[in-house]
Amino acid sequence: MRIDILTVLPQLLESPFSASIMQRAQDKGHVEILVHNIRDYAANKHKNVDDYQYGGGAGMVMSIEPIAALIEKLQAERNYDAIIYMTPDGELFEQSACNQLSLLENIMILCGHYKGVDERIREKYITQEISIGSYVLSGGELAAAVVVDAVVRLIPGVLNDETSALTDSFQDGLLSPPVYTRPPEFKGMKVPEVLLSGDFAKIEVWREEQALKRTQERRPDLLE
Ligand code: 6GU
Repeated sequence: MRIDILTVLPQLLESPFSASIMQRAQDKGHVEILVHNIRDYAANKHKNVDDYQYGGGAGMVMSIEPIAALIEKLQAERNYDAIIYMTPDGELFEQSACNQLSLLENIMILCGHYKGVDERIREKYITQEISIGSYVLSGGELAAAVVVDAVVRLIPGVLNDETSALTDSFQDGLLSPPVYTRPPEFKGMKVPEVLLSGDFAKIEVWREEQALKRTQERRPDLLE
């Protein structure tokens, strides 16, 4: 998979992909993540990437030309299966969308900033708009990092058995059961007996019960 991220703040996207599973996925060649600075495509001498909004009002709007120049440069090099715009008014990001995106070859992600991009960018180039939740971030960069992380870990070969996506919360429609490690007792708090029993059939039943109980308590909406 190849992921191109378009942003006015490339610094924000340096560390999220430089550690652990995301770094290893790139080292092993499962994904190529390229961060592009929109400002490099500003033609005007001040390298402006935003402008006042028509109709007045507080807040700047991201200009069409630098973004269009960058998108079209990339499109001339390869076909994109999805051109995503990160915006709080996008579709709420869920596991089902992660799964779909993980099957694609080339993805472009545009990070919104200020008051957002000129609407004509959305109309002409964007195929999908994503929000990661009902709150407002200063920009789309951290949201893009969330999407990339959630998608890349689903690419076959990225996770090993130990970190398998199959046991994730949400993947089977349920939250994960509680987990424990040593010591068997901490300040009087004991690890559930069944987990020490060595009876793996019983342990599996217990985990399923716990997953269901946790989902009923915390996310009953997932069971509807
Ligand atoms: Cl994608 N962008 C911004 N700026 N805020 C958000 C968001 C995206 N998703 C939730 N809040």
